[in-house]
Order: sequence, then structure tokens, then C-alpha cells
Amino acid sequence: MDWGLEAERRLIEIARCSMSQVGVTRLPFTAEHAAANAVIGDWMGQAGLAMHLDAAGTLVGCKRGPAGAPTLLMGSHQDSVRNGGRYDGIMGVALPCLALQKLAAEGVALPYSVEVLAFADEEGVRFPTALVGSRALAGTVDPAVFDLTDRDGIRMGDALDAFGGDAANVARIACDPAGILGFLETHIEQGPVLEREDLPVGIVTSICGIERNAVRFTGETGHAGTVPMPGRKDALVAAGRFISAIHDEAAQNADLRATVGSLALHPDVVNAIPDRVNLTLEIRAPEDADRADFAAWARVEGEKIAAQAGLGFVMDRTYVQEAVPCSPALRDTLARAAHSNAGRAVLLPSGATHDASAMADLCPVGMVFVRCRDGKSHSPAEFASAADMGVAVEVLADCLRALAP
Ligand code: HGY
Ligand code: MN
Ligand code: MN
Repeated sequence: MDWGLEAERRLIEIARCSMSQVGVTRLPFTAEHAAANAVIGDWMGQAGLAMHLDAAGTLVGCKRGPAGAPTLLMGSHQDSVRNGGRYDGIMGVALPCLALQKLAAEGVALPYSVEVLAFADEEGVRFPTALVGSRALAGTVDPAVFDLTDRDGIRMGDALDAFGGDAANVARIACDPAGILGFLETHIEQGPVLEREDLPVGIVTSICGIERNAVRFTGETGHAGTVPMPGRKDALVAAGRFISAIHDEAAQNADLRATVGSLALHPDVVNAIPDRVNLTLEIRAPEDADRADFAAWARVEGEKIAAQAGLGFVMDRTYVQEAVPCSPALRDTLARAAHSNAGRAVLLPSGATHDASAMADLCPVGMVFVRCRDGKSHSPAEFASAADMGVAVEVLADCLRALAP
């Protein structure tokens, strides 16, 4: 079998489980998610895995090893952003299934159990939270998240229960770390490094830390034609100065990313001065200290800009995830497999977050990146080649053979 071509065929097929015609939109606990799980169930069946849906809505494919042997966890998320690509997340479900199918076809019996996990919700697009499936296995889910609602006011707990999960008993699926060998995630790189290195795969060293802040500037509205320019308390002008300062300051640190991804103003009419601006400030960095320092600087800068114009300023952190180092042992095993299949192994940090970020609270984690055309992701233009995915399947298979309990 050409494992890369089969991966491409499978990802084209499952991309049809989408609310959108342009790109992939597959949100958790929806009809599209159910349709995708039917396809994933077929992949798992072909790999000889027994399937079940766990309380957090994760589709679990399991192959038992010798009695008492530990379990290696693999997988990624089935959900996407709106109008996203057909590789982000779901590639990390397809490729482990193919690697296990390949090993079975070669008669390889692994000395440990294996589970492939198709997590329901990593992106946090439908509900304002993320990583519910991986956090459930790590035992770190805050039960309050099940009361969060989507745009239609549907509670995440109700959506999960209606889908076949069991929000009230999610705590029961937390894994015992003693029985887990580790978690291996395969993911499209979503960046330009492997293309620049002209390599099909790379091995991840660490996953960035991330925090999200809700920021508000408060001024005074007034008639656009009668209020003189001097002395205006224009919230949007202050927010604009803040956003420019954020961009210029973040550019001083090559590893740090700061993004104002959403903004809303009030009263948002053509002939009135904005008196309120709400925006989100997301900060990411491989080092948590750099992220914290930048957030502290941003707060002082926002207060200074607001004070200069006599405006109010509020900055509240709404989400934080610490930076996660990958396991050196898993990293080195993956690097050896990458070296033997691609001739060279490049190590790189991940600027995107992943389910591995949450699984690191449970067990050692390792990640394989697959080359991403033009570094484009969270877009219909996202693309990984069949040949590169074929190399990734070989890397996974070699890593599985090399791992010992
Ligand atoms: O935002 C991220 O890094 C991930 O794609 N959820
Ligand atoms: Mn994503
Ligand atoms: Mn992803």
C-alpha cells in the first residue's frame, strides 16, 4: 500500500464532513462530527482497533498488548476552525491508524497496548474553551466548562450528552499515569520551517505557552461633526495606538507572538465618536517568563495610552496555558526515526498549541510535524503532500517498533 496516497485519499474523504463548502468547518458534537466519527471508525477498524466513545466525546480506538503492559496514546483533534484546512488535527488521527495498519500487515505485535484518540474539541471555536478531551484524560478538566454556551446558547454539557458523551462523569475517564507510556501527536507544521529546510517531517522540542486577554478602552462618545478634535476621548484612537505599540514591541522578540484577533466598538456608527472598544490580546512564547513580561508591559502601556487621553483601561486574562517541553526520550526516538526515513532530523518549537499541551499533564509527549505548503494553516489553502505523509507514516511505524515498555 502507498500509505501516503491512502492518507491523502482518507483526508479528502473526511473533509466532506463539513458545514462549509469552502474549507473545512467541523465543530464538536455536531452532525459533521458524527459523520467524521463514522469515517474514523472505519480507519480504526482497518487498523484492528476496537472502538468506543468516551465520556468527553473522544472516539477511542484501542489495541490491547500483553496483559499488564502499559499503553501508548496517539492521536489529535477531529475538529477544525471555520473554513479551515483538511489536515489540521485530523491528519494526526489518520496517520497513526495507517502506521498501525502497516505494522499489523507486517505481522508486528507491539509489546504494549495502543490507543488512537480522535479528540472532539481542540480549537475551541464552538465553545469558549479548548482541549476538553485531552484534559479529561489528563484529569484537568474544570467542570465549569460544561456550562459554557455556543452562539445559539447551547450548553457544552448538553451538546456532549446529546452526542453520546457523559459530561457528569468526565472525571472518571482520567488516566492513571502509571499505565501510560506517553502520547505521540502527528500534526501539520502550520509554519514555514520544514519547507525552508526542504524536509518532509520535523520533531517538536516544545509547545509554546499561550494567554488570552480581554482588553477594554472606555472614553466618551459625541457627535462626529460638532466635537472638536482636541480633547476628544476617542476609545478607538487609543485602541489603535495600543495595537500599534503591541505590534512594535512584539517584533523585538523573534520567538514571541502577540495578536489582536478580534475587536468590537461602540456605538459603531459612522457619525459618532467611539466611546468603547473591546479587543482580545493573545500572547504566545516558548518561554513563559517572556510571555508574562510582555503581558505586564502591555498592561502598563495600555494604562499609559488611556491616561494620556483621560480614558479608562481594563485588561483581564481569560485563558492561559503554560509552555510544554516535549519528552527528550520520545523526541530522540522520533528524531532517530526521522533521520532514517528523511536523511536528516530537524528539531523545532511549535508556535501553535495542541492536544499534546494538555496531555503533558498526564504523560511524556512527543510530536511529529509534517511539512506545510507555504506555512499556510487555518485556511482552505492548507496542504501537505501524500509523499510527506507517507514519510510520516514510516517515521511513526519505526518509532512504534523502537518503543519498549
Ligand atoms: O490556536 C492554536 O494554536 C491551535 O490551532 N488551536
Ligand atoms: Mn488549529
Ligand atoms: Mn491543530
